This record gives sequence, structure tokens and C-alpha cells, in this order.
Amino acid sequence: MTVSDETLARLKQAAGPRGYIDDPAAIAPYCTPFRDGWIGETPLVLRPDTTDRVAAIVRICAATGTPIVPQGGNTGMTGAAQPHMGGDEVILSTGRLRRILDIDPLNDTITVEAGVVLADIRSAAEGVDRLFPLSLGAQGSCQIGGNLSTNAGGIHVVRYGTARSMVLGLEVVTGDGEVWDGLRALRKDNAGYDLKHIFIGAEGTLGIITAAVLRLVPRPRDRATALVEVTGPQAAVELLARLRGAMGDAVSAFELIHRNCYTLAARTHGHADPMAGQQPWRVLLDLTGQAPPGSLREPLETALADAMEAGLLSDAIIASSEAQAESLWQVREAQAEVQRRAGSGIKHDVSVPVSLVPEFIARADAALERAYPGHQICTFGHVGDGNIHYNPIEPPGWEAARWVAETGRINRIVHDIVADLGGSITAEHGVGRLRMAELVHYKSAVEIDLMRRLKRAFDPANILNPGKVLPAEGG
Ligand code: FAD
Ligand code: 2HG
Ligand code: ZN
Repeated sequence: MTVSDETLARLKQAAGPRGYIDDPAAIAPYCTPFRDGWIGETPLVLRPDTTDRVAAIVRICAATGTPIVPQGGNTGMTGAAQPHMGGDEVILSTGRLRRILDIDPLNDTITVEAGVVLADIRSAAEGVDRLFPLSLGAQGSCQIGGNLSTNAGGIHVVRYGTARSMVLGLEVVTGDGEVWDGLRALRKDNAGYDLKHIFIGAEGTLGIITAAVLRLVPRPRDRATALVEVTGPQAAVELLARLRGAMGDAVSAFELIHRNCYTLAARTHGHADPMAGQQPWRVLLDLTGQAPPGSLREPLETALADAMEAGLLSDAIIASSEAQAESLWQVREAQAEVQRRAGSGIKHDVSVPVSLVPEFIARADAALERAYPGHQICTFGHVGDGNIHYNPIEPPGWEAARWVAETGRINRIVHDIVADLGGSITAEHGVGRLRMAELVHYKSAVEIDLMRRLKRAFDPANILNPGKVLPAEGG
């Protein structure tokens, strides 16, 4: 069933004169995800510029049973921000909710509307000599509402936690169109249930986030970056423990990257491989701190020399300038785009306890090699958080379509190992549509039932991003 002309007219009026797009050509990018698949259809993209307009739109949708797909920067990886095919859902884009409402360096907080782009929040924080630590490859286009709704991770979780840990307060439009003003800038608040955490990571299925109070941290004065050739994933995990032991919280990024990721980056983006060695595994790490610039270099050199003596690594490049550090990070931050251009990697975003990452990689690689001899390993990720992006590419000579047709079987191989190690089938990208069936497969009936009860309580009309995270009831 498509949305009636009458409902469309009411929604346009509620969104205001410049608050909607109904031209199919202009709508198309909103229906197209970062990676292929999940292309959707909608007759209308709503772009309200105030919370009251968002609430008015939701009330109309609740009364008419019109599903709403909230959308921020549309960089998500699970098909959660696209409508289904059929044209019976509307998109609500937060792109015009883009004001920075307040910045308070003494309270270390910034208050922003949901559509503010992540990079702009980071710049505003820098402007008052603070850091907003959420950092990911899509930061130039993803929006804070999307970051919070996916509980995004990125490269600094090892030190600062996920997006969830950076939120003090939220404003949310509920499924029946009420505005919950929870924009509190408090570090301690035990007055009843902590509702904000219900909406964070809910992928737009429980409410529409319209604004947030975010925590800022001191802006580091010093940074030391190194690319290290480790002798394997076990050595990487041991190196992390050593660096933490020696330098504590200074370890602010710690990424494991297979050499094949560099080969792909050279092929798709012309990024020269900075390391000559032939070992398969590398770690890219950042130390940051408040001491004067240059202070971290010497302790890092000492720690790496000790680790080399202990047989954990065979080579290391310590960046000698900010420009070299940026160039080392460029190859890492480009991986999502590199792998998209490289072809048909089958995406897994898994987590296991950090100490079990080596076992996960060894078992998954061996199991896939048995099933698909010659498949190409393109593994990388946030090993400091136990979060691995495990994206195998087809063996040479295979048609992409033949490989993609194996997705279900490959998922089962990889995710069974994850489950056996007490891990999660999605560490930071979320469920969306991509992992809905896997979620139901691996979660207990009790957990799925509790999630369904939450959904019914917060979205009684079932209009907020239905058919994402949880399959339709009875479906
Ligand atoms: P969208 O894609 O627009 O939406 C994502 C979900 O949030 C959808 O379910 C949508 O309905 C919902 N939503 C959006 N806004 C709202 C709102 N205001 N209220 C309620 N629901 C809402 N992710 C990581 O975690 N770590 C990474 O390191 C990382 N790197 C990336 C690198 C690249 C190059 C790309 C393309 C993506 C990367 N991602 C990463 C994934 C993605 O950037 C994040 O998931 C990001 O948080 C999504 O933000 P967005 O504004 O684009 O959200
Ligand atoms: C990253 O860490 C993103 O770069 C993307 O989470 C991961 O493309 C991927 O698999
Ligand atoms: Zn990631």
C-alpha cells in the first residue's frame, strides 16, 4: 500500500515550505546506501528544521500508520537507513537540524541538534581546546543522530568508549509524537530509569533523536603514532597489554590490519605500502597525552624495542611528523572505501573478548580455508576493543555473484565461532536488515521477547523504522 495523497500533503505541510523533497531524482541518493544492496523506494523525504516539526510529522504518521525511516548522513552499513521497496514508507532526514546549541568548556559539554555532522562537532570542540573523541572514517558526512542511533565505535573506543559513553542527555521524539526533553548536562543522575540508553543503538526503531548533550575531554597535547609489523594476532594482543602496562590510558588507538589491506589500498587508491616486510599482520597505534609535544616518543621507542626483543614484532615505523602520522592513518581510514571498490568482501563486524581475538582469527581462517581454498583474507579492525572486521573476498577465478551466493554459509561458519567464544555478531555497525536473521538465530528467545516488548512500549503504532533490527512480528 502506498502513502495516500492526503497523508503526503499533510506531511509536507507539517515539514514546512523547504522541509521536503518529492522529486524522484533528488530522492534517489536518500534511497541508496553506502554499499550496494538495500536500495529502497519512497514518495517523500521530509527535512524538518525543528523538533516541533519532527513531532508533528510523527503524530501524522502514527495516526495514518505511515512508517518513518529516520536518516542522518546515510553512511550506515546495515541497510537500516533505507526504506523498503514499495513506496509505502517516508524518510525523515535530520540534515536541517544542524545547530550547535551550546558549548560549555567548564562543564566539558557540547549540546547539538541531531543533524550536526560529526567532523563539525570535533572542530567546535577543538575551538574551545577540547576533544570530542568519536572518530571514524565517515566523520565528514555522518551525523551525530546517526552515530548515537548506531552507538558507533571507531578508532578511539579503546580509550574513550563507544558513542554511548559520550552522551549525557538526549531530546527524543517518541513513536506517538511526544517530545521527551532529556537534555541534561549532568554527570550524575540516578533519578529513575536512564532512558537515554534505550534510544542509543536502537537504529531509529524506538524514537527519533533530535538533540544531544555530549561529553568533551581534554585535547591531547602530544601524539605518537607507529605502524608495527607484529608476528601475529597473539603478539598484537600482548603488545597492547604491554603498552597499557607501561603507558596506561595513553593508548588511544590500536588497530590490527592484515597486509592484504595494504595491497588492496595500493590497487584501488594508489596508496604506497609504507612497510617492506612480508609478515601478514600489522598494528597501527596512537599514543596521546597531556605532556608537551615529543614526550611520548621516547617511551614508545623503548616499549617497542622491548617488545621486539621479546619476539612480538619484527619492524616498526614511528611517525616523525604529524603529516607522516596522518599518511599512516589514511590507509587505515580508507579501508571501508578500499574494500567497497575492491569487490565482494562478505562483511562481518564481530567482537570477542580481546584475549580471544587470536583464537577467533585462527579458527575462522582455518574453517574458511577448508570450505573455500584460496579465499582472500581482508581482515582488519579495532583489536583493542576485540572488534574485528572480518571481510573475506572470493578465491581468484571466482565470479563475484558465486561468492555472494555463499554469504549465508560463510556467515554461519564465522558467526558460530564467534558465538562459541562468547562474542557478538555485530560490535559497532548494528543490525539493520543485514544481520536481522543472524540476531534472531543467535539471541535467546527470552532476549528477543524482551526486545519486542520494548519495541511495543516505545512504538505502539509500529511506525519507527519497522522491519529493521527485529523482523516483523509473525513475519
Ligand atoms: P545513517 O546511516 O543515516 O543511519 C544509521 C541508523 O541510525 C539508521 O537505523 C537510521 O534510521 C538511524 N538514525 C539516523 N539518525 C537518527 C536519529 N536522529 N534518530 C533516530 N535514528 C536515527 N561505524 C562505526 O561504528 N565505526 C567505524 O569505524 C565506522 N567507519 C565507517 C567508515 C566509512 C567510510 C563508512 C561509510 C561508515 C563507517 N561506519 C563506522 C558506519 C557509519 O558511519 C556509522 O554507523 C555512523 O554512526 C552512521 O551515521 P549516519 O549519520 O550516517 O547514520
Ligand atoms: C572501519 O572500522 C569501519 O573502518 C568499516 O567500521 C568496516 O568496512 C568495514 O568492514
Ligand atoms: Zn570499524
